[in-house]
Amino acid sequence: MTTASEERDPVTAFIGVGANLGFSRDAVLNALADLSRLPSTDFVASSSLYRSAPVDGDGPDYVNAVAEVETRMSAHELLVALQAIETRYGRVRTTRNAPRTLDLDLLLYGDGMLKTPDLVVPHPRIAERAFVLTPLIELAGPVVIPGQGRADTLVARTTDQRIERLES
Ligand code: PH2
Ligand code: MG
Ligand code: MG
Repeated sequence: MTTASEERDPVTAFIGVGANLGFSRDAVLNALADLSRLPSTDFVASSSLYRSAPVDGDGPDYVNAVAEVETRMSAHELLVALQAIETRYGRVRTTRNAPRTLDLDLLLYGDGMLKTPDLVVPHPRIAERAFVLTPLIELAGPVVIPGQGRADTLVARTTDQRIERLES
């Protein structure tokens, strides 16, 4: 039997937010507001916004941020809720890493490690990406990414990636 979301203990989850098509900054700010209205979920905090060069992709610079939530949803329920928000922002799935109006990635779900066909947690490329690690460290400090190491050790290897904090 699956656990109803009201019965599960809340889990701290981190969600990566990114956009590089259209009004990216507005999309990220509005998406953070949407995350604060997720069902069975309390919004804890969001990082500053960052401008970053596309990693393994092309197009305009990205605006990125990370949000922390406490959720009673399962990782999979949360994924479905994030995809529904992406769709509302006109997200079209073409090629991998293609420019996007909004990307919401489940980065961490408690200390859980999960590998299913449609969801891998921790996010598989988290350890190589300054645009995830920098806002994550701002929010959570030197967290351990299950199976990958400490965020502050990992970010030190990404100094070739251009990223700057945006003034709010
Ligand atoms: N997302 C990607 C690929 N590359 N680069 C930056 N700077 N920011 C992103 O959010 C990003 C990326 C795939 O989701
Ligand atoms: Mg992504
Ligand atoms: Mg994604």
